[in-house]
Amino acid sequence: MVPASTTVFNNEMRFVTGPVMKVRESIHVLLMLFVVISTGAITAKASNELIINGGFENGNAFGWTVVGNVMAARFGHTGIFSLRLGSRGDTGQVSQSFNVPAGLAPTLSFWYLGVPGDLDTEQLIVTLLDQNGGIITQWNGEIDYRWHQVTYSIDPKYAGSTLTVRMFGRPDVAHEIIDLYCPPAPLPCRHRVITYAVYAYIDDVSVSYS
Ligand SMILES: [Ca+2]
Repeated sequence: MVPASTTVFNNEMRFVTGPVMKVRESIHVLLMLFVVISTGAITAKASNELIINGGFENGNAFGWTVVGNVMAARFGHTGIFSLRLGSRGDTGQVSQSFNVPAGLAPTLSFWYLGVPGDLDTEQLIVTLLDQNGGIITQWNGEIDYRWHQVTYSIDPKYAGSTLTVRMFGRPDVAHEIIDLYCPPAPLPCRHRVITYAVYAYIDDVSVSYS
């Protein structure tokens, strides 16, 4: 990390053509250089990513077109947030379009998790659309509490066109029975039923090329 044009002498770092600096100040310079180099590396990597805010770490759905109701949830596959599709009583859908650079065949990747409900009506449908709105391919998410990854190599014939990834979630409900009081048999227990919504979550949505 030490530039070739510096020498270290008696706890001082001397730039051959510049002023003498104390070691602490020099370390600051080196740290700043490191930050600049690191930032450059991150920028270079991000330039191969075609999806904006695919990890939802902004804590919102910035970059996505929303239909219905979605929210960032502190339930990330990586990082802090994922995106919850739907609300109690409403479905939720997000979509984002991206331009496939000419001559390139990027890979679509995403992670999802579905929470099972009682009615078996929950759904997660992820669709890749061409520039005319035609379906290129579609996935029905498995609803089993676990994170799943899907990867898909986009056909080179779509290079130069605009594609859209769309994610639709339909929540279900689950219930929990809490016993409040159990009198002596044969009288039945008194209980309370708590009903709550369960959702599908998505995270780490990426369309990238190497
Ligand atoms: Ca995330």
